[in-house]
Amino acid sequence: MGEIKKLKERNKLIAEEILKRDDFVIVNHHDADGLCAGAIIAKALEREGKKFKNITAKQLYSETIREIQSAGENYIFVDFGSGQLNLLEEFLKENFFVIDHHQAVKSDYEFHSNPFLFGFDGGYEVSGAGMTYLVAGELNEKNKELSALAVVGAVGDMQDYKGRLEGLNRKILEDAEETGLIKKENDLRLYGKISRPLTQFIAFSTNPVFPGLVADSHASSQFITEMGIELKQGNAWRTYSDLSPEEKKTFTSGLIMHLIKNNYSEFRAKNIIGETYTLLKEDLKSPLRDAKEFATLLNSSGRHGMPEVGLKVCMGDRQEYYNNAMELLLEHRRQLREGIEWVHENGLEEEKGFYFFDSGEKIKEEIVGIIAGMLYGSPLVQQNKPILAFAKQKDGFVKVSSRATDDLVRKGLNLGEILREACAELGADAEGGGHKIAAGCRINKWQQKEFKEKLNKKIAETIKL
Ligand SMILES: [Mn+2]
Repeated sequence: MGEIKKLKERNKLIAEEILKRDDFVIVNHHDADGLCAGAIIAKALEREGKKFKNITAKQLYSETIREIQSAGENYIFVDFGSGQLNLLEEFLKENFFVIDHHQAVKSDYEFHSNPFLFGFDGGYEVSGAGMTYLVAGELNEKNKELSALAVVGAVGDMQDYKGRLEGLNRKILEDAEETGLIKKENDLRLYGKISRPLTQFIAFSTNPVFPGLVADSHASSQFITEMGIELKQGNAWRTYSDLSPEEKKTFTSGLIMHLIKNNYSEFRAKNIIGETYTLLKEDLKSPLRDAKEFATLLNSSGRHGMPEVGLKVCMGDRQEYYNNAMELLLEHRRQLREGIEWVHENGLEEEKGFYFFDSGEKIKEEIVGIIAGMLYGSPLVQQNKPILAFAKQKDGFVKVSSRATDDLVRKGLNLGEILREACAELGADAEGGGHKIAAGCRINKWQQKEFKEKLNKKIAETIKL
């Protein structure tokens, strides 16, 4: 159990210091959690009448820090920065704050809030948006109205993978319920309940992937029809939300049975049912009404180079930017579909310590990690090793993304640490880190072989392969 009092003290210290200063550059990560975090602190600064602007970055590489170091007076890094504290101090002295939940490097820097410092697990107990929300709470009580965004951030980072939000996330969820922003329910926890036709709903489910049905519309529609469920109503494709309560039951138990038949443990199979979070103030038909879909929409804008669109939606826009975000969402889904199809066609290699594919330029570096995560459950891989993917970055570096399972983490696997260590050993401009279950880094082209050797060794050692 974490030390909530000490965490609160730290957040208070940061909040008080923020109130003393002005002219802020908010630097946020480009995924759903990062965008929510960026919007939460922006809203909070706006309330205090502070001057601010947002900058979104994919990763906090050393040149990213160099590029932004004259953008303003004070910096607030949200959803990253804990792994780069030493670099940040070097460039920005004391003119920055870090509010993050990724694993941190050793440092005594004062204006740094991170759950791991206080005995909380940033992997599932609180997200970057959640940490930022807690700091915002110390700035002003009224910031309770930002709690829904903190829930969206947590869900976007898949912190509900055990079936529901836990730890500090639970407290934040309670705030969101108390303020009437969110209602929690037990329901099917797959993406696209409102927005995806049933066939796509199954074929392109990412968490979990349905073996034998993944990326296969034909097999998926057959699977649904065999359960006695109509795919269409008149001319319109039906979605999960269009089904009758009876049909929903049939559909859900059909999916669970399918997973069990395909060697999923009963626990994991039943895990597709769990808590869902409905944003009560959003339109009934809007994807923003479901926390998971809201997060996917944000991911699509951030990962496709238009983070300002997602930020504006978080800040409240439901017109121009919202429409824009809907288009990006379609594009994001198309790319995920094509990416997963590409891997199915080209296959993976199995190495001692991991499964591996190199998509070169075929899959965008921004989504290659999501694709890697989608592969668990597909017949291409087993659950016994992490998945590693390479993609070509525009700047010539090789982007490395890695994903593991909850079981592997329980066995002691820590991808964030392994990647950071491997990069440190490779030296010059190989950089990275992240979570135990998901991490990323970049390496130089000529380092690929050496990097893979290092990882094979490190992973095999920790999980005894
Ligand atoms: Mn995060």
